[in-house]
Amino acid sequence: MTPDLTFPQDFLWGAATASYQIEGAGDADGRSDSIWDTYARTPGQVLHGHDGSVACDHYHRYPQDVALMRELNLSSYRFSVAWPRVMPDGRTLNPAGLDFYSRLVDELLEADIVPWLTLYHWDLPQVLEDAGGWPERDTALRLADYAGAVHDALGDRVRHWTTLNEPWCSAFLGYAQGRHAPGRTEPTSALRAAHHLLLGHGLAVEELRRRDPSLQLGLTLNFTDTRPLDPASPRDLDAARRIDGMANRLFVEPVTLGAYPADVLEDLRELWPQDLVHEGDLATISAPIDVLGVNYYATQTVTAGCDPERASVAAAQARRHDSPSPSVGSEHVVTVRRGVPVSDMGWEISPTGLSDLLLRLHKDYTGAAGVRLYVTENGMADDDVPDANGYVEDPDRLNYLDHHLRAVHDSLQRGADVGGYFVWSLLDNFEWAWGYTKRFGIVRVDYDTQERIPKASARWYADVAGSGRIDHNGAGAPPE
Ligand code: GBH
Repeated sequence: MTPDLTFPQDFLWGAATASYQIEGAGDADGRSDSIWDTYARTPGQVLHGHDGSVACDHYHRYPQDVALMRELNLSSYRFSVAWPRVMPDGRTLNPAGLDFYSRLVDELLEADIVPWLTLYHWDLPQVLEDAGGWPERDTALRLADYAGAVHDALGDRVRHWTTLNEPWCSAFLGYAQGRHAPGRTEPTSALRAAHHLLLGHGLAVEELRRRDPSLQLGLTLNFTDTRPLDPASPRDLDAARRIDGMANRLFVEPVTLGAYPADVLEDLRELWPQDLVHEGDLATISAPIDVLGVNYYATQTVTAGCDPERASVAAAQARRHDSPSPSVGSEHVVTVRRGVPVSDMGWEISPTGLSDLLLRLHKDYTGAAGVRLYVTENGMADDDVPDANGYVEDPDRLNYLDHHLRAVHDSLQRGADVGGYFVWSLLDNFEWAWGYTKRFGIVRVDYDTQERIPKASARWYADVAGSGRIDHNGAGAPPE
């Protein structure tokens, strides 16, 4: 019998969403297009031509959705603000758009739910992309202005501010691989985007800190625990070092240590633009933060792919993708599946990857500076349909959440400073290039009727959030 696991009293129990994925109301109250509207309208980019114009209609249904959060005993809700609602031309304030978030925040506070606000979850106003997008330095300055404007309206009620969600995705899926908006495949632009996203983060932190030194500020990064296919192969070890460098360290090190990782800059020697980093940029990027948000889904196994004995598995993998590698400068590295359990996304499930990651971050980057870790996303795509009584049983997701929460608890016991956990996601929603075909919600959304049906995982999570502990009520064997 697995023992009960009790979490600290002040541990935040949350769920997360993002504006473009749930709001819909694409042209309400003066909202302009984001790069995702444009991308989704481009034939062949999003599966089945799906887009976010209606999504979960959360823009109109937020009171019911907040009531649902309350029923699920959530102590916090992580959402993002749509920049094209707040500044349709990228610069000028649109009070009608901003007002939606003011109403949402009031609704949350009334329900005793802590609002956890993300400024940028990938929906750049199209006008700013037309002006060059993230590869342009000016976009970073625009983010800081936007941060200030949102703070003017919500700063009296929102204490937790996240500048960016997963800048790796914005830079490398958006500008190198082209499988996210804006769909560009320009390796150098992707590196420029990465630096300007980080610069925008730093400038936004400075802007917010100036207004109110007591805010809880930070950013959210995606982390993939990267392993070599053959731990005895120097080429595979180098492949894992490179991907860990590009996906994880290129972002966390400038923010927490004030420098780009030297080995990654060395890998990128031929590609990294010499005029990119201005004097003072790294000081800005490493402006002190209070919180590091950790999005964790999977482990990734990589191989250098060119060894003759591995060439066939690498080639098979490469054929599955008709788009360039997001790993600029390490295009020869290939992700392989080891045959361990995967989610509906094909991502390798590994709860121990999460505890290892949290401990590593605490030890190498955040512990000494007193920066608190929060798991700002964790969850699983799985497609379970309602039974005859209208219940949705999703045992694989429940099992996934159970074991990842145990991993968080384990990391706490081993000394990591983790302040809370947000399930991805509250609702089934627009899963980017996959449209509505992948369901991450603990609540099912019927896209015809907009009905919300809490799945078994939601009922289980409500018990955990309400009691602050996990007991062993029916979760299955560990996934690994
Ligand atoms: C997050 O991104 C987003 O913040 C969120 O909007 C999104 O809906 C959610 O996750 C689910 O996708 O191919 O095995 O190497 C996820 C970012 C980056 C996670 C790539 C998985 C690759 C795993 N993803 N990563 S693998």
